[in-house]
Amino acid sequence: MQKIKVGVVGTGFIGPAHIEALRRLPNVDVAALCEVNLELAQQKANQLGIERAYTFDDLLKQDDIQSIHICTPNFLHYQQSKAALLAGKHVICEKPLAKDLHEAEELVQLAKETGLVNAVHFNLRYYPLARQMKAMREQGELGDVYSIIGSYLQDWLFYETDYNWRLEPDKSGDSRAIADIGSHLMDIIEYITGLKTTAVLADFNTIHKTRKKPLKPVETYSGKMLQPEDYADVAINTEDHANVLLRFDNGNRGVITVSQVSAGRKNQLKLEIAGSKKTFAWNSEAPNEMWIGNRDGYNEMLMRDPALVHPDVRSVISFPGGHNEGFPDTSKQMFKEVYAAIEAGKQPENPTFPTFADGYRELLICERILESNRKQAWVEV
Ligand code: SOE
Repeated sequence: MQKIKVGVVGTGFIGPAHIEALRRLPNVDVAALCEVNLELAQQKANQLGIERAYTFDDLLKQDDIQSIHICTPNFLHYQQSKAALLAGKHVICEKPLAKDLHEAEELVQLAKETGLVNAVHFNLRYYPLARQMKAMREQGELGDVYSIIGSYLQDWLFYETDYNWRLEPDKSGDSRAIADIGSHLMDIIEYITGLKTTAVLADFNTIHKTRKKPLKPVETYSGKMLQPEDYADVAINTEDHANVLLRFDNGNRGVITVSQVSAGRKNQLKLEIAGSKKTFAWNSEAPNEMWIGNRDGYNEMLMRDPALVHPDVRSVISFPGGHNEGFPDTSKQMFKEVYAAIEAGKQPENPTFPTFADGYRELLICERILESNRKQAWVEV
């Protein structure tokens, strides 16, 4: 079988996660990577066991590389995705697709014109029970959606000394928690419920209005305690925490809370979707079970099991019940669908995976949330 050769751009946190997921697919060969300079690219290629290392421009010149994964900080997504499409490469871009709507709109149009496969890594859709909730809703088992309560909580930015490029608007954009993890939450809510968000009322809070930025890359301090002189005070104006009221196109309501300073919540997306027949509740830190609430009968707990889920959910499950699947598996399952499209050579008419158009949709909602927070008023989406 001729494997599809892939190039990965950026090897911070999520780039290696893409590489690991891609290596689990039979029709893919992660043949190359690139980094900010050739020396670092070679170092990372050696660490990750990848044969070829390039600068970004040289990677795009490789005719045998058919697809590119953009895993760099947000501010690079637009220019790199555009260049890759223009070089004739299929593109899988990390969320958010771009830093603003105009960039995202241009990418959607360019991808459409080229016919190339285009995807955005909203991988949390691929927890099997997320697709199960979607299937049950489509089968009418949830009923009309009465209300939605969602949260996405983390604690990796809990201390004022926790620092990352996501704290810098020139690299991450004007929103942080909402754009970084709220985007997953808004995407999965619309994906599962089939509803469209029509209006938002947002209230942001920056807990640490100043943070301590290490003056050198943290790894140079490995094993050495940081001293006060090793930090610089940096003013922070992006949100650590946000509450957003939501209105949907069925006339009913929801609310989300996102935080990156919630001690003990490592990477927890929670949903409570109340319908006219049942309620669904699900927690990404215990992703292999979902709670089903009933008014007139026992409440139920569904365990992820290919024998128990709807038939069209089985394609995103690889292991029997009780053999738990988690975060790394979501990217494998998503890329399985994306690379079936790449094997066919073009974007499907009705993709099952999240596309640049979904990336645009998320940016639209996030920009309206930002506007609402600025105005402290309801804003239509
Ligand atoms: C950091 O908040 C982060 O790595 C996000 O950028 C990812 O999208 C999320 O899946 C996990 O947390």
